[in-house]
Amino acid sequence: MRHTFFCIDGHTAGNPVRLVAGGAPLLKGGSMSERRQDFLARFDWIRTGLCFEPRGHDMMSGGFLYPPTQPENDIGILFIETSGCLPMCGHGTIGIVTFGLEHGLIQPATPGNLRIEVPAGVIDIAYETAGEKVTSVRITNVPAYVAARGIVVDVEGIGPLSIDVAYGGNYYAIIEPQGAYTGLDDMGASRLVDLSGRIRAAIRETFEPVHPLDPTIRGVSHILWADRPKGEGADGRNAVFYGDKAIDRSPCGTGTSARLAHLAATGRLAVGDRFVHESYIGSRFVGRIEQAVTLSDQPAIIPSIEGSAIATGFNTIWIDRADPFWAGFQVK
Ligand code: PYC
Repeated sequence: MRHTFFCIDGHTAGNPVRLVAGGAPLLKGGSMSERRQDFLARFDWIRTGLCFEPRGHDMMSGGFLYPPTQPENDIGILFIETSGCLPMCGHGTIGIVTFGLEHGLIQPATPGNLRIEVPAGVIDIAYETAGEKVTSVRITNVPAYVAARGIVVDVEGIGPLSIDVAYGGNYYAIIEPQGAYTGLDDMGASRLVDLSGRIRAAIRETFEPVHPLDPTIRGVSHILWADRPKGEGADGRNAVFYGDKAIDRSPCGTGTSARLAHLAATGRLAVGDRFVHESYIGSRFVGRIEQAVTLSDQPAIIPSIEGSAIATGFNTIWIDRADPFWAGFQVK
């Protein structure tokens, strides 16, 4: 049996985005969080088939558009990625919104603005256009907060590190320069991947953050290596590890959100401050702390992230059960 998926492929600040415009399964659930659970239980082969080799690669990510569950919202997004279905993905949202608007798949009730349901909550979008092109997408994200400070992890190859954990739509272990971590230029991508996997495993043994409003969102999934800025006009740089072997080529939207919460909680940024964040490859998002709020009883912020995306082509992908690798594979 052959399943056909009509995709728009592209990238946001260098990281891949595959918008699956045709072929989405019908999902059960009264919210995108419930639909995410239903997708993981019944259709995860679609994610692995489209994200893993031979149809994808270690960095592959993307998503599907769904009708919203609430009439005041424009659309729902379900994210897919090599590691699973993220509660929220910033670079993915920027790409999906850009390709969806440019190809008429998203029809905003108010041109220039969208309200989007994602598994982590509802996000607001403000976008700009030039002719047929979407030139900028700003996401006002779900509340971001710091979940833990000063967790000491000691893995072979780098020694003890003091790590803070912050949420920006996913839970991030944030590592600032200290001890044997002197900055990204001294690391290299393959060393970052090797160390990040072992650091994540060590953190997971000692600490499991759980979202105060949605217990299906739990656990440290990403490692954010923070660094000083490199290019002119930037305020910081990072490399985000996700999945099993990926370093985000974009500055990472949910990672930037978590970092903004972290910088606010440690007194280094305040409401209204802007923060230009560089990625491992030098691409940029502009972050801003929009508001101080509380999430349950925790101090939190509402971050925004702005960036842009480029579509690179249409891609009609078959997943054929006669293919021995129909559900995809990963090389560990
Ligand atoms: O932009 O939020 C993001 C993201 C998560 C994983 C990779 N990118």
